[in-house]
Amino acid sequence: MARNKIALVGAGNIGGTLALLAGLKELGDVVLFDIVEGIPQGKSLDIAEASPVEGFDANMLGANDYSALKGSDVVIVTAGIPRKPGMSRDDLIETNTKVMQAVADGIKANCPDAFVICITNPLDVMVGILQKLSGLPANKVVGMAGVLDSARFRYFLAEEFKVSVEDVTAFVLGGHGDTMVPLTRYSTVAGIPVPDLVKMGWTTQEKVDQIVQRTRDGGAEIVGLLKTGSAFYAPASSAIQMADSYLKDKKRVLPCAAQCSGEYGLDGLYVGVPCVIGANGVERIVEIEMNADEKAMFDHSVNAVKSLNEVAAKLGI
Ligand code: TXD
Repeated sequence: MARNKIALVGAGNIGGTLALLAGLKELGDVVLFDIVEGIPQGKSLDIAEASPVEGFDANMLGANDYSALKGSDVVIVTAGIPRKPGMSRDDLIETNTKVMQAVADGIKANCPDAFVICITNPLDVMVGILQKLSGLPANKVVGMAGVLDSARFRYFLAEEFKVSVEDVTAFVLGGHGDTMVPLTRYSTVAGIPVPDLVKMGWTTQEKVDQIVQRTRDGGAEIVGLLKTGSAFYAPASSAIQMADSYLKDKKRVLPCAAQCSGEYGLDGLYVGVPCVIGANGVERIVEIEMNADEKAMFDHSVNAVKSLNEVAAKLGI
């Protein structure tokens, strides 16, 4: 059986890390694409040279031409510009919208059957534009943000509770950004919901509130430390988990930016919701019940995504 083919559009910090992880996990052969000449070729060769040491077999190809994407099973898109200190994700909208236009054409022409994972910010808007312009079905185009946001939430909770990160589950909904909705009621340690852990004296509500806020600001915290770019290790790990679930038909339940059609009272809008990811892409959107407070936070987040979509719409895309 031929190996899967994974195309990475954007060979920057996340793209390079994605290529390394895809190799280490033997997910398939990798094409690293960028408009900058030399960078995808150099990173691919460097990773290929690590393969005898790490013991993985995967072709690593660097490319500047979209024809290299031909027949890809998965495309992960990070092309665009990242945030610098003081910039919000939304400041990226104009530049990255134009980038999505080129990427959508490249995908449409070369691998219209691929499962496409968009990472480029502002995420919820970019993934919607990519789906629309590529013409791929909505179940085959998703955005990565929720896996990362919930990983941050899980890490902070594991630190607070002094338990393994593996035993902490976390749940986030809504748009990627300051309005994201971490749901503590659905976040657990080995099945015990966080509010019960507060009652059991494992932590205080105040501490949980601080962790929720730190999760919302998780991206900015890294940008503030790095100063020259944004997070890339955890974002790459998160997207690889989504690709893995698709390629192996694992049907993992993962929070992704998916197009809602009726779920959560939304029609045609991309926003972060729990999804089952399997061989058919987004196979199901899981609709949970929210209490009044959670619903208010979710609506606030949805409105933020909608107003950004309006900004993008004014650009004529
Ligand atoms: O949770 C999330 N979704 C995110 C999103 C978490 C972290 C970072 N997130 C966003 O991912 C970030 O705001 C950026 O929009 C993307 C990519 O972040 P990365 O850190 O990898 O940025 P880099 O290192 O600047 O890489 C971007 C690459 C760079 O090599 C450019 O030359 C290339 O994109 N680029 C292009 N490639 C192809 N085609 C076009 N048009 C193009 N323009 C730039």
